[in-house]
Amino acid sequence: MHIRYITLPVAAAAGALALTVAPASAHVTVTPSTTAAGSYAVLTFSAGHGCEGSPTTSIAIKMPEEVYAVTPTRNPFWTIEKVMADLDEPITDAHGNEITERVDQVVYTADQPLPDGERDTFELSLQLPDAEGETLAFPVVQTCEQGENPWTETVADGEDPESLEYPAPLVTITAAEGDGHGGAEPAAVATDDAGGTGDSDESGDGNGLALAGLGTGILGILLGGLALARSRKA
Ligand SMILES: [Cu+2]
Repeated sequence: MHIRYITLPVAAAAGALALTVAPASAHVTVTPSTTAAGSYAVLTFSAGHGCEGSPTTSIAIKMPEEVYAVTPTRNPFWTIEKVMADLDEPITDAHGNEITERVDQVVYTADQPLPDGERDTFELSLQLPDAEGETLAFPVVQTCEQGENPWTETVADGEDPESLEYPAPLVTITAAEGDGHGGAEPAAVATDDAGGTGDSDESGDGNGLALAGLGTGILGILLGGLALARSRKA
């Protein structure tokens, strides 16, 4: 009988918890497998409802500029497309391959619309940038049979994230694990082709990108020197 005295407060507490948790879990959110700088992570995006009752027909996830390559996990209910964007300047990855474009968006189009009231998840494998302390936004546009939800809002400094109606999913990068450049294993995973999309989205590891960046820096210094020499002559 006295079990009632126990269950009542527990139920009340659970109810309170559900109330505070519900709004966030109902949005489009992201759960990273790791947040360590430079590590290979699987980001699981989840959509918990449609657009005011209307079934979801597409989910478009925009990558932060620091992300070059993405490998989506195969998803039986959705057709997956990578939308590429040209890089301002080509970079060279760890294998010496020149990279001229990056994945700008991953777009999921429903083979059968996702009913409101059911959830689905979308997994992306990618290398997190070497940017400890930085918060990356992954804006998502959820399109429904009727209407859309633009999960694209981010807060300005000092603003309360809870005040946003359509917050963009965020990942905050934490300190690197080990030397931050991992072993050969994750690199092998990242260079796997995602499955016949034919994209040249070779990923580099942090080292290659950093070296390429250094190369650009040196080039910049050389060009700067050249410009200086020229202006002196003139
Ligand atoms: Cu919601």
